[in-house]
Amino acid sequence: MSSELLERNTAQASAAAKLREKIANKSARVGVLGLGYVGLPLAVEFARAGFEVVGIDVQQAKVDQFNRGTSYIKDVKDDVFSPLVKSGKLRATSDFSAIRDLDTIDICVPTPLRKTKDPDMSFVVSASDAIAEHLHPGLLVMLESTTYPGTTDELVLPKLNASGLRVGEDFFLCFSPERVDPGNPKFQTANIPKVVGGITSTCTELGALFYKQALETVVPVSSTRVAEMVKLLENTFRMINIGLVNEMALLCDRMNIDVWEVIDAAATKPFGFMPFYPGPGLGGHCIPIDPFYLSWKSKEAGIEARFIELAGYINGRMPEFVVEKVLYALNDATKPVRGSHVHILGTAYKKDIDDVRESPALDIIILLRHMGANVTFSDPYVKKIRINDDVLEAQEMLPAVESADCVVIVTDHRGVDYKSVVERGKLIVDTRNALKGFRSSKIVRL
Ligand code: SAJ
Repeated sequence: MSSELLERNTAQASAAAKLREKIANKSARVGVLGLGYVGLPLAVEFARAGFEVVGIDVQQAKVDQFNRGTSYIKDVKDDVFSPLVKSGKLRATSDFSAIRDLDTIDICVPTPLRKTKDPDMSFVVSASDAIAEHLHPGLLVMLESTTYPGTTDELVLPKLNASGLRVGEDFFLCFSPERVDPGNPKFQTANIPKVVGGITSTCTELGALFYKQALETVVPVSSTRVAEMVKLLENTFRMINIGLVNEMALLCDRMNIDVWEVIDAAATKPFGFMPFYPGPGLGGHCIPIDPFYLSWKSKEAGIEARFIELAGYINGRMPEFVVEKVLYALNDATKPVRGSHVHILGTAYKKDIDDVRESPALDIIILLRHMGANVTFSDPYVKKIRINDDVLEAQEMLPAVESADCVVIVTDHRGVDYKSVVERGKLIVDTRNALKGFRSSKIVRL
């Protein structure tokens, strides 16, 4: 072997060896780029594990609040967060040159969809550009944002390679899907198994060693593409099964069968079945979005992901189906939608959270207002919502339920006084089977 090659091999081996040692003895300086509902809990877990952690975010307000030791993410409690900041284990900055002094960096930035349902990779691109600018030998880079298979090797890697440094030798690159489920009482960042796949086997090994320092279970896979596809399979599985059960709801409605009773009875099967439930549509920042990253990429690969498109169509039609239910229910009470007061119970995209992103409640309100209804809402977690250029303030629940011509339960938050809703409401469209235990001719179910 030439002396130059020997020298390079030694240097490369030492880059991996040095990083391995720093990770194992927790002297590695850890960075997290993007301090949202994924990045903040991740930064906290590595600080709790004993690492010095630097959070990086473009929003100075977030950085300032972070450095005051007050958490803005519900799942991160101040009594855990604040001591870590005070001890200096955890700090934040908006200065990307901090990357120069880091040994590892996790990219936890958003990957939304454009209006055209194409992936919006702008946040991943700017994060990758920033890392490329400050890339140095020995850095371990991990992308966590949910994205299409090929992002890490086709989009991120070339930007880092442009530095002249070599992946798997001078620096290391992995994909590790975030699996954060905000508000989940049982599964949080530390105890959710962590899949990780690298561009090379050394990358995978270093990525797995890194996550093992702070997380309970690590699942190494053979490549970044496998790791990217794992997350998309998980969430596409959910989206398609929700689409299936929404179609079942449409079929049962037409055949006058109680779909909720059908699902509950099917769920008694102790194997080979997993219940999903019909609803007013698909909300949130994961399930309605992630599968379209896959269908977009499969089109590029020349194959149609028809299940995803079909499920997307059915789930997208549910708000209209709910409004049809309201229309027929008011009609049966000889009331036109136009001029009727319709009160929406629950606007968050799922129960017991305050997040209204992609919430079907917004679509339902837009449709009802378009038909001339006077729409109000109440939600124990949501104080106001924006509908186009309007801001709607939450109303006090029971007076609104009492005065409304029709109440629509869109989000089945726990802790709501549904008994009083049934007693005081004139007409109730229940899209979540929240009134499961109640029998009344004024209740209309999906
Ligand atoms: N939904 C239904 N019927 C169902 C289940 C959900 O209509 O049977 C609706 C919900 O109301 C909501 C949307 O689908 O509008 C998405 O609900 P979700 O329970 O999937 O909640 P998300 O969007 O918060 O999904 C997250 C995901 N977590 C990650 O991506 C890391 C998902 O993988 C989790 O399985 C899910 O939380 C969870 O189980 O809570």
